[in-house]
Amino acid sequence: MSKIAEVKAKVEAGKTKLVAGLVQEALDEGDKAEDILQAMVDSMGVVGDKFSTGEIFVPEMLIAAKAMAKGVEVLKPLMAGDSASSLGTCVIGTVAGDLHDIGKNLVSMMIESAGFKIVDLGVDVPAQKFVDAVKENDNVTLVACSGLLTTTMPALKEAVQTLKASGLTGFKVIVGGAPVTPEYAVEVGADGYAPDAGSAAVKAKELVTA
Ligand code: B12
Repeated sequence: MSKIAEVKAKVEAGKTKLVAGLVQEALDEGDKAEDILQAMVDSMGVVGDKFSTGEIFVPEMLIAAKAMAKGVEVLKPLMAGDSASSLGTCVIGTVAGDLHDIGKNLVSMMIESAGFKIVDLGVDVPAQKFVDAVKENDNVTLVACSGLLTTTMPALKEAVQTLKASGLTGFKVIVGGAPVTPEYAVEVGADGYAPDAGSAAVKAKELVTA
C-alpha cells in the first residue's frame, strides 16, 4: 500500500495517533502536500457515505475528523504561504448550529496564504457575532461563512443578511460548504462563493481587489 493510501485508510479508521506520523512519512518519501490533503478529504467523503448507510455513527465520524486534523497540522506549514497580510483581515466562522470545522479550517489556511490576516470565530457562530467581529477588528475586507448542513443553510442566510443589514461597509462576504451552491450564494446576497479551499483563496483575492 502506498503511503498516501495508508494515510487515507488510517484517517477513515480514525487512527488519531498514527496519522501525523504517516503524513510526515509520505512527505519524506516525496508525496506532495496537496495530494496527501486530497486523500484525507476523500477519506471524509467515504466516512460520510458510511454514516449515510448506517455503517458507522457520530462517534466514528468525529474520531475520523480528529485524525484528519492531526494530519492537517503536519501539512499546514507547507500549505500556508508567508504573504505579508496586505489584503486586510478576513473574519471566518462556521454558522450557528453547525459544528463542522475541517473545511472552514482549510479555507482559512488558504485564504491566509493568499495574504489575509485571519480572525477565526470558530464554529456555531451566531449572525451577530460576525457583525461584532467586523466592528471590533481593523480593516476587515472579507467575511467568510461556512455551512455544512442543509439544516444550517438558513443560518448561513441569516449571517449574510445580518452582515448586509448592519450598515457596515468595506468588506465582502463569501460563503461555502458542501450543501451551498453558487445559486444559493446569490439568493442569500453573498458577494462570492467557492466550492473548495483552493478556489476560495482565489475568489477571496478577486473580491477584495476588484
Ligand atoms: C466529520 C463530520 C462530522 C464531525 C465534524 C467534526 C469537525 N470538527 O468538523 C461531527 C461528528 C461533529 C459531525 C456531526 C454531525 N454531522 Co457531520 N459530517 C462529517 C463528514 C464525515 C466530513 C465533513 C468534512 O470535514 N469534510 C471534509 C472537508 C474538507 O470538506 P468540506 O467541509 O465540505 O469543506 C470544503 C468545501 O465545502 C469548502 N468550504 C467549506 N466551508 C467553506 C466556507 C467558505 C467561505 C468557502 C468559500 C468554501 C467552504 O471548502 C472546503 C475545503 O475544500 C461529512 C461527510 C462529507 N462528505 O462531508 C458529514 C456530514 C456533513 N454530517 C452530516 C450530519 C447529518 C451530521 C450530524 C447532524 C449527525 C448527527 N446525527 O448528529 C451532526 C451535526 C452536528 C452539528 N450540529 O454540526 C451530514 C450532513 C447531511 C446534510 N446534507 O445536512 C454529512 C454530509 C454526512 C452524511 N453523508 O450524512 N459530522
